[in-house]
Amino acid sequence: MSDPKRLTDDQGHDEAAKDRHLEPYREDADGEYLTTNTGLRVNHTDDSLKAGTRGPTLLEDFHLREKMTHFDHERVPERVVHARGSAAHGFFQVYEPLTDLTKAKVFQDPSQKTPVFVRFSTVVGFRGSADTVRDVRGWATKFYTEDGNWDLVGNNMPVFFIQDAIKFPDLVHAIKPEPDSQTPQASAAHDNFWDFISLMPESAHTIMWVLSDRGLPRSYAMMEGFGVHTFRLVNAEGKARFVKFHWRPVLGTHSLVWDETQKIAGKNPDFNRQDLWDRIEDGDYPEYELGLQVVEEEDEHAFDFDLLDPTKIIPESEVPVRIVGKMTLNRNPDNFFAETEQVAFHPGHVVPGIDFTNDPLLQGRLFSYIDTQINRFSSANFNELPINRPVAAVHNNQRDGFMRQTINRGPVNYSPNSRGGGCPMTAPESEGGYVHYAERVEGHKVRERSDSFKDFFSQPTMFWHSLTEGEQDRLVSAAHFELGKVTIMEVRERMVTDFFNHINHDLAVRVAKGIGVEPPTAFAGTETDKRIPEVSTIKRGRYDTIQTRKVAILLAEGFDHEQLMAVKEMLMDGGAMPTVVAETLGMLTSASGETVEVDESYLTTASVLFDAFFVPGGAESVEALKAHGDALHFVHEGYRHAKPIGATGEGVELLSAARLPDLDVSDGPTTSDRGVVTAHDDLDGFPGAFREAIAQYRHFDRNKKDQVPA
Ligand code: HDD
Repeated sequence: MSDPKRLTDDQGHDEAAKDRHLEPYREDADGEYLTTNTGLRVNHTDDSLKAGTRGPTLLEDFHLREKMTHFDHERVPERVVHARGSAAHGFFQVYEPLTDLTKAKVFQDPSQKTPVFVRFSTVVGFRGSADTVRDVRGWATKFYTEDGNWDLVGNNMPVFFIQDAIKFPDLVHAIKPEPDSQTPQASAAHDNFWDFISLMPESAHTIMWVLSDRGLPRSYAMMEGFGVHTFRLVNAEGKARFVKFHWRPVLGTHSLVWDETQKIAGKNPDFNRQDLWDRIEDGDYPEYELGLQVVEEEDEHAFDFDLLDPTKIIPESEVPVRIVGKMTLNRNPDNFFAETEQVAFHPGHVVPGIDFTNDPLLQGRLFSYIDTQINRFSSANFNELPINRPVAAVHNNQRDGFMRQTINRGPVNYSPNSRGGGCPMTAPESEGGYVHYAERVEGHKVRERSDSFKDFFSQPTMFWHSLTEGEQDRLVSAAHFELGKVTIMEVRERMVTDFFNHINHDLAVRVAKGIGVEPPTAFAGTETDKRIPEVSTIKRGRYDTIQTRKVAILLAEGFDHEQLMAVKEMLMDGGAMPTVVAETLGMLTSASGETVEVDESYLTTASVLFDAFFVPGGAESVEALKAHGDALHFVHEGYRHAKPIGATGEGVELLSAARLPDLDVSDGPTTSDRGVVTAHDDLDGFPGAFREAIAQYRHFDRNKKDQVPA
């Protein structure tokens, strides 16, 4: 019988290949005896071995010593960045063969499902920090391909803060908590970061992305991903083209709002992690389409920026994104440590058909990731860990080291050899041997930045102009928060005059006003008519579905059952997730005698954890809600955060009691463009109108929302 740990080509490379691969490592204790690590059955684990019941513990107690020692060594160093992450298994499938572009096997056969493991992360916070901080999100995908592992280690933003990897330690030192006080946690809002940024104009584009709604994703299933660098695709004829990778969420891109994210960080710091987990457990599998922007080699210099500069995007008006396949995440890890924590990504894990460019940020990363894994695992054998082992067979003469798993047989551990018949032998290109793209390179050895990298502000200016008005308002407010936390006046001033004023004068004046800085004099140096609409989160949203949106239904004793059921049915039909929220857990009885179970109480949940709210009628129920501060707070906060609110029958009176601005309470269903949908008497058409409001996701045009006390 073949050993499943040593997979070979004939064992197949279907969707379940990695799952089969992991199977021998899994362990279930059902019906088993407790043992020591050497397999000895243990008959008592609650007391240590002592000389008398009140006497000293004996050194002889091997069970105590083993249990303690193992516990003392349970942690590995957390990642120096991207420490907090959540991951899932799934598969990728190409829509049509991309043979013309690349020989990578993952892109050849539409019937093949290549297993993947994806880890999403925040960048700055430590392992136990909150999910909903303002930050870039990491998006690392490990494809277990026939040719070996390919890691696409990207982010949810298409640009990066710096142009050269040598600045990475400075960037990370500046953004992490300050080294003396070790504050603030998981936040860029402090002196060091903005001091650094104010002196680093190349960061302008990424800073605009971070300050925008992109820094606050609603869900990992509603977030775009990008490979950031320009890579190369190489086909079987050896023809290379430049490529940028894009991930597009099938549910559209949606974001939270700042006040909400801060509250969620307290109410449920695992918000995005739990959301990812629950989606997969519920069968609402996150799906993403893969897009490629392909540029012919001869067009390398056809743009007004450098393709090797990771602070630039290729506007889609210049190179459209070709959608080529889909990734589905359909299985949660069995064990967080063994999989999510121990997975080791590296942009240098490539396969034939995919190659690098000379982007100096990418080149530096090719060193850093291996080094960091050796630091984390204290061993170069990290690729032997089950989650990292390729499904493709591994044979080489790299041997020994801490925690070596493989038992290499035979006397030969060198190459060339004749004793082993020359094995393992090198593979010709036709047999999958990796051959680096033979790019012609020449130049002087210099420690210099290319002049073609030095336009720092044009794309940030285009970014600013491409946002909707509401997005611009929120970006300015984000800058007020971030720079408002800066205590050094000079840094705030530098950010206004040397940074924002170079992006757009109006932006600089608006930022200045909120942070006590004198508005700068006009500067129009980088103004441009070019627009890049694809950068707007709002324009990337999806507004024709309510799938997986979370809707709180506020109830008390004596609610109107018919009204509840009409809306619940609409929500369930659309794939939304209704949750009954009441003062206490248990059962509630309707005015007509039906009972429903309460899912959450005001103590166990919060308005910020929902996308929309519904209040059905029932005189007694609504009277109780009107007298309940928590119910009113739900409505206020939901309104303030621009979320859809629906009410029927007497439920409308709760909204009146909450004194929502401009409330339009008419008899029939009223779909105000502000997303508050009410129907006092004539309920026909209400579910449809409310559904439409939920599909809109948020209603930012409530211009008096800031008057609501929440
Ligand atoms: Fe990095 C982790 C993404 C620049 C050095 N990076 C890490 C992860 C992601 C990225 C998603 C987490 C992987 C995981 O889930 O385990 N990093 C990026 C992107 C970059 C980037 C998209 C720019 C385009 N990174 C970058 C540079 C360097 C590093 C320039 C250093 C020269 N990154 C690391 C690292 C990490 C890491 C220190 C920490 C943990 C790890 O690698 O495995 O090596």
